[in-house]
Amino acid sequence: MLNELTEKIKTSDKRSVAKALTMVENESEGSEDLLKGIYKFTGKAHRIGITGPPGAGKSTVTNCLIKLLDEKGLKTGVIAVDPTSPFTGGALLGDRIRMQDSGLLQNVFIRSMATRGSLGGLCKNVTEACDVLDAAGKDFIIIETVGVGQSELDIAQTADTTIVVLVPESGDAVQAMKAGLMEIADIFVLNKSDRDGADAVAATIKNIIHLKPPAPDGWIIDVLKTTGSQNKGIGELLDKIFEHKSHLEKTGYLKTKRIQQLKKKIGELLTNKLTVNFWDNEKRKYLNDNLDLIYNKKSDPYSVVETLTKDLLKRK
Ligand SMILES: Nc1nc2c(ncn2[C@@H]2O[C@H](COP(=O)(O)OP(=O)(O)OP(=O)(O)O)[C@@H](O)[C@H]2O)c(=O)[nH]1
Ligand SMILES: [Mg+2]
Repeated sequence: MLNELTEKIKTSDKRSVAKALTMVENESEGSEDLLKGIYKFTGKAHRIGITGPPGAGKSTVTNCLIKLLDEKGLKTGVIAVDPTSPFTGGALLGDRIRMQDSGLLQNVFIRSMATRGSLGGLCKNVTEACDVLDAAGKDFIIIETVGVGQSELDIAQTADTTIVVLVPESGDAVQAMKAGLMEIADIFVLNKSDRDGADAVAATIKNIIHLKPPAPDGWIIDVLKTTGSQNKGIGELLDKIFEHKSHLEKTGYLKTKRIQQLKKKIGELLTNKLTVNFWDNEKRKYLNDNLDLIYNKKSDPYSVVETLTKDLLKRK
């Protein structure tokens, strides 16, 4: 049955892709075997992370990009990570409607994923969802996520090209620096360039970029101005994305980047597996029995962990 599903995913059958995405998101039975099965068919899609402050125009720009890619005959998948922040909650419905406009196009597949309340972090299994879209033959996968805390750092762990969307509002560039967005951007987009002060903010961001040490692969970060709501500047942005893609391929840095991502992913898988399989009733009881003792300084966290992991370490 899983083989059949894998075959159907490879033909880009929308219902099968949707089914697989649900399985992966819910970690339902068989999802790990499915991921194993499709893994060898992944790696062809270029993954673009789009992040930035709430309301900067990430969905609007994504929408424009999807249409342009579609016009070029390229297949796109989109994972929109729902923002958890109550300030942006209202934008969700709008997102879906705008995105649906593109979702009607033949070659586009769009999926929203919930962050499940995890604090800022990119929701679990986004990488795996990208793998499904990748195996389904998408040329580009766009992952949209609000960059307010940790998530933008996570997106850089998944994406090949990371785009940070900012707006001309005062202090935006400074905020972005604080949030660590400056560290991860391959391309800056100054959206809402129809607004006052766009040129000044673009210049500020450029100045900040110049202060950074050069990227290890020699890529030069650029700041592009867009007006997503009027579909302006999107062609230039897509050209820049293509340029970054071929830069990564030519320099061999794509492989370096992906190997780093794999290392991190395997570390996470291992931690999950060890944690899930580690706790049994006996160990839970031992921990609970010791909490008071630790609190009262009759024992300490280190000794308790040492005892808990004694069997584990002995097997080494
Ligand atoms: N003036 C102006 N408004 C824009 C532009 N691009 C987007 N907007 C508007 O800005 C608002 C937010 O746009 P979205 O695309 O939903 O922004 P977002 O970053 O996806 O928002 P969240 O996902 O909620 O963080 C919408 O009302 C858009 O119409 C632009 O270039 N200029
Ligand atoms: Mg959005």
